Amino acid sequence: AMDSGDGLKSSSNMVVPDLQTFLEIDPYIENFTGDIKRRYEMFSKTKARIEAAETMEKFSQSYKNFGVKGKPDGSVHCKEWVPGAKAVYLRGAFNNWERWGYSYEKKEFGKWELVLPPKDDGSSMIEHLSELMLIIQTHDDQYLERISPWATYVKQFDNHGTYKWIFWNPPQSELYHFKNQRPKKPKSLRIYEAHVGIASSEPKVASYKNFTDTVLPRIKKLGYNCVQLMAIMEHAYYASFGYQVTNFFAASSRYGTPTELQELIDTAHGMGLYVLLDVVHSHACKNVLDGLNMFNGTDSCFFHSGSRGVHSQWDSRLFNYSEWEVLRFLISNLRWYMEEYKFDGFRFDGVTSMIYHDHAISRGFSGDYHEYFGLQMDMESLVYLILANDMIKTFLPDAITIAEDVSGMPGMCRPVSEGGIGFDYRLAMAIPDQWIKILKEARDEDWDMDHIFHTLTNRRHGELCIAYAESHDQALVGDKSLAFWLMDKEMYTHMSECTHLTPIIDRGISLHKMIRLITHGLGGEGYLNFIGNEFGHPEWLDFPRAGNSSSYHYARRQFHLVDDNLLRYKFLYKFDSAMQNTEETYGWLAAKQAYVSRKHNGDKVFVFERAGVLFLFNFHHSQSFTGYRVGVQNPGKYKIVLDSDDSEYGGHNRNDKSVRFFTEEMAFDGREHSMLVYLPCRSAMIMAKDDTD
Ligand SMILES: *[C@@H]1O[C@H](CO)[C@@H](O)[C@H](O)[C@H]1NC(C)=O
Ligand SMILES: *[C@@H]1O[C@H](CO)[C@@H](O)[C@H](O)[C@H]1NC(C)=O
Ligand SMILES: *[C@@H]1O[C@H](CO)[C@@H](O)[C@H](O)[C@H]1NC(C)=O
Ligand SMILES: CC(=O)N[C@H]1CO[C@H](CO)[C@@H](O)[C@@H]1O
Repeated sequence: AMDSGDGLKSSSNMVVPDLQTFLEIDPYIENFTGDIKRRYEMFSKTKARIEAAETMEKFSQSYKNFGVKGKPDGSVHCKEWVPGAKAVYLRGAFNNWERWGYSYEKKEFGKWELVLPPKDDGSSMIEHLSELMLIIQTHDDQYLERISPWATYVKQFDNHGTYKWIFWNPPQSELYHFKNQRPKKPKSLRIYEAHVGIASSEPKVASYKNFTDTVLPRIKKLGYNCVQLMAIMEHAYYASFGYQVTNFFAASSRYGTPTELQELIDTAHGMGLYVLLDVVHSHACKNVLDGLNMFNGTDSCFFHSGSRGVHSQWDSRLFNYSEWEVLRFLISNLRWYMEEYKFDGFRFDGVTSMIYHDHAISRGFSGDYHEYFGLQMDMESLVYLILANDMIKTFLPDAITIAEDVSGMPGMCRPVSEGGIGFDYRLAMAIPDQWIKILKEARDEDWDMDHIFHTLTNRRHGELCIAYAESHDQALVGDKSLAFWLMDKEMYTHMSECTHLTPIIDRGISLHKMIRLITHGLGGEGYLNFIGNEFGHPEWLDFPRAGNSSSYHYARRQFHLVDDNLLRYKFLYKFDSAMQNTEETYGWLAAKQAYVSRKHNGDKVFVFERAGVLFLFNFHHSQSFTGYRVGVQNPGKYKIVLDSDDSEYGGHNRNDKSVRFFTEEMAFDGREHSMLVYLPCRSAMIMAKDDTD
């Protein structure tokens, strides 16, 4: 097999996707099928070149021979891609940092290789956990000190300075052995978005171990079936929230060792939780000494040279996805996390920035289809995303991939074979924006039910969405959590049950639950919560940095608040748990879009049905309705299965849960039957058929 991109002459057969389903779902793409076919053909050709030159199976597992790899026989195999170099050397503690001791051998296509034989006693010349460094001699005789792009472990010492490359090659006896199978793919995806470092109450960086022992059980108990981990890929700057990645193959050493992350994921699997990685392939940190920037001395190599290689807003580097070795690096990176750590899928960060040449910096999308096709599209990025999804699904058919795409590009979440980009879900990013806007700008009596309805249901038919009321984005400094928007004036003084329930806290607790439930029921086919917000986490997130005296005060999650039985946070927590578990029972996320039978702006009432259960909301701040008629499709006897007004959840218990509701043969609001209900103000309920006699 050839080790290069110049393998295959372009194939003469035109490959086309099966566009029929896509066209049925969305006839508007008719005028743009040329673009769709063109990118599909580019993908097919790239894939065919990879198959012909190395096979995707091997290409995607290049992490097995690139970097510095300890072999069972004690030898160490080293391989790098350093285009244009005059010479490449390996040095480290193992050779007393001598500069020219170990020189790589030059191969074709910018590749360099070196084999270190085992020592006489069969052990490795390089000790596990010892420090390494690459020296790259450029054509003009500069000597660059670099970390291998394939380094699997890097560490900062004494909390300052650049990260160092550490050889990770534990003895057999210390390898982690996975005990649990991957869980079954959830039909209804309920995601707990988490950050290991902030996942304790203490002002410090929390550990993988701590997450495994204390946070995973919470997530399981709450009723989520998926954990999405942010900030795993090593990022030298903690305050970047994991989005300025420096070392793509290294799981962050801040929280512990690779073994401890493996244990975390295995433990989650044992609890039946899927684990997704927030993967950042849209850009890279511009660090040189401990990052990927200027790897071979010029600004190209992994990235586009010149201005195309810089994201002006993020001040970071942009990958050159048409470069064969970049594809190898990124595709292998995904496979690495699937194989080495057993992640079950990915949330792809920054997809919108990738796919438009202008990165959609400070502009919106109107929905005009011309915005999604034509010359402003970055075809190479699109092809990379298709290739990535195709590889992921080939090797792990049940993997889940989620696109962070704000633009709503058609086909983002359709299968590759149908002309789509191949993601399973996209994030419904308009929903959290709407809630913040409403809470910032509107008086309760001015909440516009039509507008809320529109935002919660305005999504592409045939493409799945993850709905959320707030994610990590809304928590960042400058913004604040929904609970804080609702109650910040009194959260430090009136969350204790020893104080009387004030109107502000009462409203906040009520709306916090209602906003989550309507988002959950109506906004998508999956649901996401950011760690801590399930119990109304106060304040915002701010990582230690020079600007705030390196304080961890806002870089933690105050779980003690929910564990304190005297505080009202427990109500929100219990409601969130009941909401997840009710979904588990009825499965509305996996069901067809809801039928909204009523959205009444005067009454501030919302009624919809999904998966055979009836959702009822009364957003009115003061008006409760007795004998209120609501439409239902299926006749019979109904009971309340979730009530936000239950005193368990800090409500006023205005509904009698023993009451049964009987439908009448009276069509109403577009439904074949109807019944009379009581709708207390500022509360929400779910009703389901009661099949007992
Ligand atoms: C995890 O962190 C919490 C809070 O900081 C602490 O009380 C607990 O002992 C830690 N547990 C482990 C296993 O590190
Ligand atoms: C670095 O690699 C690029 C190819 O990506 C090449 O054009 C450039 O000349 C190399 N730089 C040096 C200093 O050799
Ligand atoms: C991207 O990589 C390709 C393939 O190596 C190269 O031809 C092209 O010049 C690079 N583009 C930029 C902008 O650096
Ligand atoms: C604890 C601390 O110093 N927090 C500060 C972090 O920075 C923000 C913004 O500069 C300040 O508002 C905080 O008080």
